[in-house]
Amino acid sequence: KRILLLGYGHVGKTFREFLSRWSSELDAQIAGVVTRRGIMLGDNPDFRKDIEGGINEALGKVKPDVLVDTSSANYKDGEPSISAYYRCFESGIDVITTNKAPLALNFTAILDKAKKLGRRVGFQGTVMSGTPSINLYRVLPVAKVRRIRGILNGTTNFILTMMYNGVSFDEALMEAKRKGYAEEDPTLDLNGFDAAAKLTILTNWMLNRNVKLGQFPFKGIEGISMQSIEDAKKRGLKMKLIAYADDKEIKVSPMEVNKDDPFFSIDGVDNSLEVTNEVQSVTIRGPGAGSETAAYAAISDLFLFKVMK
Ligand code: 80F
Repeated sequence: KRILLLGYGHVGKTFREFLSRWSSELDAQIAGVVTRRGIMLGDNPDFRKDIEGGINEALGKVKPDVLVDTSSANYKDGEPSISAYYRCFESGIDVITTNKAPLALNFTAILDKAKKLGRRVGFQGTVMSGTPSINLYRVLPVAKVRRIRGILNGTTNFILTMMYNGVSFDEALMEAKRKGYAEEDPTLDLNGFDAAAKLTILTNWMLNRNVKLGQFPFKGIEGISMQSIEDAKKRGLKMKLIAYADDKEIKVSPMEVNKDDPFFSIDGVDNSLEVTNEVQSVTIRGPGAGSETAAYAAISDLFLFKVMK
């Protein structure tokens, strides 16, 4: 399989490393990379511009089997990714993405178009990175999902945990940026937008809905003071940013949880998701941000493409 990589930042570079480590197991290699700076043909650890151009030119030159989108999220219109995906589906190219914006803005249209043209879309990396949330649903099929509840943003959970341990908001945010957890624009993490984007994707996917960002309320952790975290701690509670969806309600907001709640012990950059369907409830936990786990998500989608044929 020939891979065209869109975006070559934290996640893209780690994806390349993983792919070179496991290329025989995955039967795939990088055939080109396109970034804001231009196009590289072939594979090399350091980006070098071979020709000018953007994703359109790259698709024409590289002729990949799979496009892997690790470009930064553009929530204005999801471009250039959305148009590139459509072009891929029309040209027989499958798509894997860790970039949430296209699916948070246009989930149903993108998945319908892929299905109609017989193409596949891997998007595990858009929710909880390499911890199988999206792909969990591929093995929990048929039974109707009643409710989802999760801690879906790594950066804010990391900051809330640091604050619980006495570290200031500013220091914790600096550390989250240093570790590569935060979005290019970290306000998207802090104001709940990133969690809302992930909840949009999960709700459409698992509850079979057609909701868009902006159609349900979301709140982040910006207004939360050290004092309120310490007060909650004295009462035996922890503050968590919780995403919730069922038939009646969809929302993201900070909430205090007690020791009996499985989310009480989800600390640091870990995320967790509880899925309740007609038959049973399943809870998963694992890292939700960081370049290794996000790149591993794209690797796991590539592997699923291979084994599912
Ligand atoms: P980074 O900013 O390092 O790289 C972005 C790359 O995209 C750059 O190479 C840039 O040139 C390229 N690019 C941007 N616009 C382009 C365009 N128009 N044409 C061509 N190239 C373009 O970003 P990261 O950290 O590597 O992230 C890449 C994508 O993965 C983003 O969409 C992220 O949202 C997504 N992602 C990142 C995660 C992470 O941990 C986690 C999962 C997905 O829970 C949290 O706290 C979340 N903030 C983490 S989610 N890095």
